[in-house]
Amino acid sequence: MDVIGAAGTQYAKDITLVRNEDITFGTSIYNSNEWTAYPSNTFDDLGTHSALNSGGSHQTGTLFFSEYIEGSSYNKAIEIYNGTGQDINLSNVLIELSNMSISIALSGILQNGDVFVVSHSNADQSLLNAADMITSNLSFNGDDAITLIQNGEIIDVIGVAGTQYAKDTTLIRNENIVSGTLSYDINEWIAHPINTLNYIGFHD
Ligand SMILES: [Ca+2]
Ligand SMILES: [Ca+2]
Ligand SMILES: [Ca+2]
Repeated sequence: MDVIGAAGTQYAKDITLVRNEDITFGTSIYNSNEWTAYPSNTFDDLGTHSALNSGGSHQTGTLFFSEYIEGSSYNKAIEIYNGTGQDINLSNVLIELSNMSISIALSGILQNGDVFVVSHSNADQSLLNAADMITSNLSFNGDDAITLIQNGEIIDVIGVAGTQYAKDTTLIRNENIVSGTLSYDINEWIAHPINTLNYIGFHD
């Protein structure tokens, strides 16, 4: 999802272009303002790239699941936390449920430090009130792997498909977690009793 240059235009001959530090997304049209030009045969920066986030420090993590609710009836919700240091456009972010082969496309901008909540459309009113997205497709029941995908890459996973890992429970991600994991690690979560609904909508 990125382009350098325009076909047929002599935009960068005998030159080294280094993408600016504040760039966090590719572009569909080449924008020379996003690049700094260096003389021919400048190789110093090859093999490294530094990126700034809005806070001015280096990015430390990914989006990750911060809460999982699998309660009674349709009390089902998933919370995603953005602690990356920058606002994230969710248009390239999906939640996938393994057992049902369901894919839920997210949308909107998730600000740094905020959470995005997806609730089942028949959930308790408190989960609907906290929801940024409401869908009947959020139909897991404790043995479904739930995967977070950004730009086509898996960035976090809850559970193991076909394993009864979290039925009738609420899972809260530990405070010290800053990134998703590619395989479920139960030690990163604290389990709460069925229908614990009062942690939804924020993450510490
Ligand atoms: Ca299931
Ligand atoms: Ca249940
Ligand atoms: Ca929460």
